[in-house]
Amino acid sequence: MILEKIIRLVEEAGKILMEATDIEACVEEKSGRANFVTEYDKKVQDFLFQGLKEILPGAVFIGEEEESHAALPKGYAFIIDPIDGTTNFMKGYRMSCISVGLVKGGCPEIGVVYNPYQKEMFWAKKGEGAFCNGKAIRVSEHALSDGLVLVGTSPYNEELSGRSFEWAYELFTRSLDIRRSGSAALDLCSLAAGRAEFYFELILSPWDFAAGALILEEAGGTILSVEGKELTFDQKQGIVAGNSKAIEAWKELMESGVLA
Ligand code: 2AM
Ligand code: CA
Repeated sequence: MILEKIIRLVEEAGKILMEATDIEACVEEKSGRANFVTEYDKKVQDFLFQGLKEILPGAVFIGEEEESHAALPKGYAFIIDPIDGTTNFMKGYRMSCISVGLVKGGCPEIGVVYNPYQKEMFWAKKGEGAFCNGKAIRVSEHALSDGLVLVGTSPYNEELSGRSFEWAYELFTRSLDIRRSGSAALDLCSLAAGRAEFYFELILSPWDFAAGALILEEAGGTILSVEGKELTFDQKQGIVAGNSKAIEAWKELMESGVLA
């Protein structure tokens, strides 16, 4: 089974994160503010590419740490973030994951997200539900007012900071509290596991959300572009995600002009 093979490979890749030493010595800056890559990002990506090639020969690879990215094909493509939450990884903050999405014709079929620090393996297969370490997971039924809001700050795009923090403030005043994890994929899994109710980040790349989007949807949640449209996996976009009550509350805040 492809899913089981991917899970085993991703678990193995998690060891590279856990055994990493002297991380700050191998940090390089990419373009944009607070945008880093380490030798470990590249190492995990190479390890995944090698393994996934054997699992599904013929699939196209789209990985964050490549020089240039292939277009989404009609057939299978793996969309990979070798380390989501790179700044956390660099800092030893222990809140990062490996994210592997498999799409066919641009539609997600499999999503696997592994947090090696918590030893939590999230996965989903289209139409078959979402799981964490083998147990079915489900979004919560709490309203936004009884919810936690996960905030993404899009740190590589300073021009979005003002809007991000205005949203964070408005959502903070209408919920129990906000949280900021630093990993978009783990935020989506937290929603899927019913640990939080709403998440937004005004710009993300497909590898940040390809796997988490399917895990969330299979857990009964919703993920949309910030324009309220269906997600696409071939371009950067802002996203909102949550359970149905929180998504409805967000739509009302947009319509009433509280969020702009
Ligand atoms: P990374 O750690 O793989 O770089 C942090 O805000 C989360 O969003 C992380 O998942 C980070 O991915 C991603 N991210 C932050 N800013 C981004 C940007 N401008 N474009 C794409 N992804 C971004
Ligand atoms: Ca990354």
